[in-house]
Amino acid sequence: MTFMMPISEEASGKKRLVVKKLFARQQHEGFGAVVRRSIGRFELRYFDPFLVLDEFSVTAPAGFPDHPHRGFETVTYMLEGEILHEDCEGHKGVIREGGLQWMTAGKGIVHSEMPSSNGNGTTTHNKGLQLWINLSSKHKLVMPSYQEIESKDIAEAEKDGVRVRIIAGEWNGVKSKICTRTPTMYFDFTLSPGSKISQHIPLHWNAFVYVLQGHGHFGDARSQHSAASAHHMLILGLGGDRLEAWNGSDSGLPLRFILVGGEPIGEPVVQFGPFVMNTQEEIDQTIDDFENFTNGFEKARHWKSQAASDLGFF
Ligand code: FJE
Ligand code: FE
Repeated sequence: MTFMMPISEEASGKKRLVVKKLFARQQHEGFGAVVRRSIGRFELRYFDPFLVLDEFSVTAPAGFPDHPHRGFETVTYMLEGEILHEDCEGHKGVIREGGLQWMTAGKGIVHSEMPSSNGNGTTTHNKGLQLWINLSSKHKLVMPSYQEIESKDIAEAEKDGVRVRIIAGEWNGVKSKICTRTPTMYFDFTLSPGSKISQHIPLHWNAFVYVLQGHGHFGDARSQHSAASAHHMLILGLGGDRLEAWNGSDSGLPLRFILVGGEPIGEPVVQFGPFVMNTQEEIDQTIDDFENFTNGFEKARHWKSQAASDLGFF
């Protein structure tokens, strides 16, 4: 007779623990913009496949005027206010509060990302998250493309005091529309006081939590766990296939954080600012292409963004 193991919590896999915790201090980037950089700073140069995570805040006339990218993707998720983007191919739009732009820079894009003027003279704070995801060598020079989703069209689910906005991946059978070239999961969780999650993460993926609001505990409720509040980056160790997180606060406040995971690419990374390639030769070629408007940068020769022009940048 065979004895059937019940499918219990214990049998469903090992929990991931927090192996590194960083507080993201403010620094200046772009033109007068303030970012809290967690991935991409000295202590956490690269967390394969993630190159940068910035929690940014811009108020006009500050912003990120005309600049290039090659070899990776930028994912901009607005938390408050809005950002106007324009590129040298004529693609233009506004990323509004709660909305998302998943940009595959691929072989090259030159664009500006600026607060959109609201026309009534009121100063608005525009805040969001920008994540840079590396592309594997076979995707680095793909044609640039965009996936844009307005807030109302972002998949959401709710269960037992847990609300989740599904930016990339699938949760409880609800799927995001986003196609990821580098396999990625990206969830925005809000946990009401007393609620918890036990979220599956593929065993070999790198994953992190970045806390936006409130106070939470991450790890194993019965042994080792880390407490964290806003602006903390938690790097999760390997060797487990799920994350346990809970809002144990007696303050009565919700806990909001993003959980992001990605399949490591495992290739050499040579980065020069907004260009991310595999070798120094490819970086030299990229600088050459950018300076000479070749191999994807052709349209940048006679282009200046409207937003940066209006603000007198040129
Ligand atoms: C960039 C400096 C920069 N984080 N978060 C150098 F600031 C940037 C850049 C951004 C950026 C843009 C937004 Cl909308 C949000 C950001 C850095 O544009 F690309 C380089 N190379
Ligand atoms: Fe950019």
